[in-house]
Amino acid sequence: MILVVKSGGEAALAEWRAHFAEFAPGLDCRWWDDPSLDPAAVDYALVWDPEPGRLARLPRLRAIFGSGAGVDAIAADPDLPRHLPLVRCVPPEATQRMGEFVCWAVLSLARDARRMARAQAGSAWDYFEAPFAAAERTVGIMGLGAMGLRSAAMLRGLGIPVIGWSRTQKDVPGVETFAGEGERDAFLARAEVLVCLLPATPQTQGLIAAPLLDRLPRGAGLVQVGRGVQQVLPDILAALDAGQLSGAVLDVFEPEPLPPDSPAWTHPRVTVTPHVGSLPSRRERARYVAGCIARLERGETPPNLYSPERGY
Ligand code: NDP
Ligand code: OXD
Repeated sequence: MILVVKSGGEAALAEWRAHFAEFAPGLDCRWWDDPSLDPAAVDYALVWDPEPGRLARLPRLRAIFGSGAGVDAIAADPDLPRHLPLVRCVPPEATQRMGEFVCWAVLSLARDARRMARAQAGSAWDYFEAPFAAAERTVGIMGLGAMGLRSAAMLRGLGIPVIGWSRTQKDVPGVETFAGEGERDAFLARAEVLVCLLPATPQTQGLIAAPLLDRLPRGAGLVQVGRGVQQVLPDILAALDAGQLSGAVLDVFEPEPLPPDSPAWTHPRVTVTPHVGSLPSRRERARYVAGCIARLERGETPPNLYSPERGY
């Protein structure tokens, strides 16, 4: 069986091979652009952003694995073989790391870690008192999927009140939930820190813009860990300058890498992180993909399937 890989660059292949040798001995793990590879011999693909049309040219392909939880860069391919399972990569380590990132970001905003970093860069002893404890502000999570639910549970573990918003109604113990367009404004009005964990879809494109930001309580915090196409960066910076937002942690951008001349880099109230919100280890991703392949080989359905109908 052959698994072709396009994730992390060719330099990462040796590491993928070593992990797959441990979890799926017998699986031949090959680089995406390997000139000696016969396309007709490929069974599975593990990819982040395949060139459009390439997957359709693998006639024996049986399933596609995203190397991340969001598979928008794969689903964007107009020639994607939509009859094949497209499996999102959601090992337990991915949701754990995202939950840790979200907790870190929420705590950073509560303590104004950006202000402390600025002071340290200037060797300044800038003593100040945080005006509230993190547990005094309600965090609103947009997107109650694998990432949002784990983040909610971990925030709750810190004693932080959490509300959530999703497309369909959810019942999450300890979390007040809102669903659909009709309940969005009521959700936003309560979100003192807004965390975006939505997939990139036509419905979420450009969502984090002035009309939405204006619905938040004044001085809200923003943690954006969804996708860059969901935000209008000038609107976020304007909301920060106007005091509508008090701080933002932005992990995703359009385009990535964030260009060196972006005003986000130097804005005093923005923390930029380079799309590392979750980033599980290759070992755990290989373990997860190997487990999914074993299920497929037994004729079972793997978890976390992308739905072309929903678009995520
Ligand atoms: P899931 O598919 O498990 O969950 C998506 C959630 O978003 C669901 O609750 C869904 O609602 C909700 N949703 C989708 N569309 C809408 C909409 N139009 N209105 C309201 N709610 C909506 O995805 P994951 O939790 O695994 O991942 C979410 C996203 O996080 C990824 O697609 C990716 O963009 C981003 N991500 C970013 C990472 C990073 O490092 N920055 C790492 C991993 C993921 P419902 O429950 O009703 O279906
Ligand atoms: C993902 C990501 O989708 O890292 O997993 O963005």
